[in-house]
Amino acid sequence: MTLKVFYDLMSQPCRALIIFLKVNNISFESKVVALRKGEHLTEAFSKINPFRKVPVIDHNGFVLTESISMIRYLSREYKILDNWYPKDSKRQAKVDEYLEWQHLNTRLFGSMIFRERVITPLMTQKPINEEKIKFYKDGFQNVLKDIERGFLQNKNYLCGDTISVADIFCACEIEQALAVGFDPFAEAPLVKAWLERIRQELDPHYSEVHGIVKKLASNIVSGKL
Ligand SMILES: N[C@@H](CCC(=O)N[C@@H](CS)C(=O)NCC(=O)O)C(=O)O
Repeated sequence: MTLKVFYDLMSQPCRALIIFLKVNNISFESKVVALRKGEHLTEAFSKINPFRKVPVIDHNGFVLTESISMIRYLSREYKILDNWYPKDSKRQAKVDEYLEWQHLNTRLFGSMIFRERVITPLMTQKPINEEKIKFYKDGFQNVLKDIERGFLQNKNYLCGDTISVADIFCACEIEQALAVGFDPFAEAPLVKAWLERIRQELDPHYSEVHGIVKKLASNIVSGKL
């Protein structure tokens, strides 16, 4: 069985998927799709994913888009450590609770800060829209407060007493907002401590996949972008 993974490490769900594969020792064939070069917009890639987005997996001819469905599928198809996506119905439901919640919260606001700060100005050659960025930054700070209230509370992890895919996905989204030089932790100290814990637990894979994002962050901070 071959597993091909189409991805770009600039993408949060791609990084989460790659970390998930690496922590579970699942081998795969890398198919890098460089978003900055528009490789996802080609005719050839449209045949693989008509939505023209990454990540995509091709498991011996079975093609799947949507990172969360990939995690669920791979958890059924491969032997993975139970903590990542538990088989127990209630523990799994708690992980799913975050994975469903994140779409209109962590992911929406984190990715829009990034889009407005980096992608839109590059694509349109127009100045950065500070008003829009402020809207998404405020929203993101509320999201982090909600994560503290609704998920972290007094726990070390988002969805129980062990690390799970929810922690991976959440950390990757937060890194995207940090990459544009935004420090959202003033009113979210629990998230700040949690993120440090998750980074350490997922290393060396975490640092490896985030290398490109850190490089981008340093370009932004030094005014090159
Ligand atoms: N819900 C999808 C989101 C996929 C997605 O938005 N991918 C972005 C990168 S993070 C992409 O490929 N964007 C290219 C574009 O929109 O042109 C998932 O979780 O897999």
